[in-house]
Amino acid sequence: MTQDELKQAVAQAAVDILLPQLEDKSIVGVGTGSTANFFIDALARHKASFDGAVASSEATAERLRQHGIPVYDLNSVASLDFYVDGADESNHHLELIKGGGAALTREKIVAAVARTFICIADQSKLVDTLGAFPLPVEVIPMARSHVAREIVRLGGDPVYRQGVVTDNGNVILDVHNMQIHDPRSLEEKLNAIVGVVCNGLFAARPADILLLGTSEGVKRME
Ligand code: ABF
Repeated sequence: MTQDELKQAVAQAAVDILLPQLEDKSIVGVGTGSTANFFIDALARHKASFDGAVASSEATAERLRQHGIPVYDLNSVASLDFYVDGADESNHHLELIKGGGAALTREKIVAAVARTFICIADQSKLVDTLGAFPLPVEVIPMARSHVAREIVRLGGDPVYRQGVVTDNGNVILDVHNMQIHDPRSLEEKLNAIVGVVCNGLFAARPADILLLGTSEGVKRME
């Protein structure tokens, strides 16, 4: 199977989990990226079965609207049963690195609200130790150099993602060369740096279910 076929298979598997639980009033949290796009396309075939969605990025909101799925502001939603999104890496505890698509802050906010976070990914994303994928950190533009120096103190190698401005008007530093053995601790330390808006470690709030596309079929981990 190609990587896209693996992504399509996990996207469909996520829809299969959601469908029996969706009601007319249900609102679904939807993530960003190519795997999430496959999920949106699969979910759209059942748009009569739920009310609408909350999007983790402008790009996702646009794709949802193109399918005729109403997009709600998170502030107008009291609770979310499900959030479905991809990841850049997952370890076996379902702690994640996200943010390769620069949407990490909104993704973390939607994940915080959702009762169940279903992560969908192809098998290449499962790792023993997080960190081979550079860890994205969203930063207030004027704090970029300060934050970079603090990240160096933590042992990382920050690289400014040139030409990228997030949906929140901020910039991204990608932290290279970190073997992340204690994701919760690093997530806290990065959050404590003044000027950091959010970092791409999802360890304090990991995924609840990981659907992994493998050549032997979709593997469910939780
Ligand atoms: C989002 O999309 C991000 O957090 C992550 O960076 C990315 C994964 O993209 P893809 O599904 O295209 O591999 O979920």
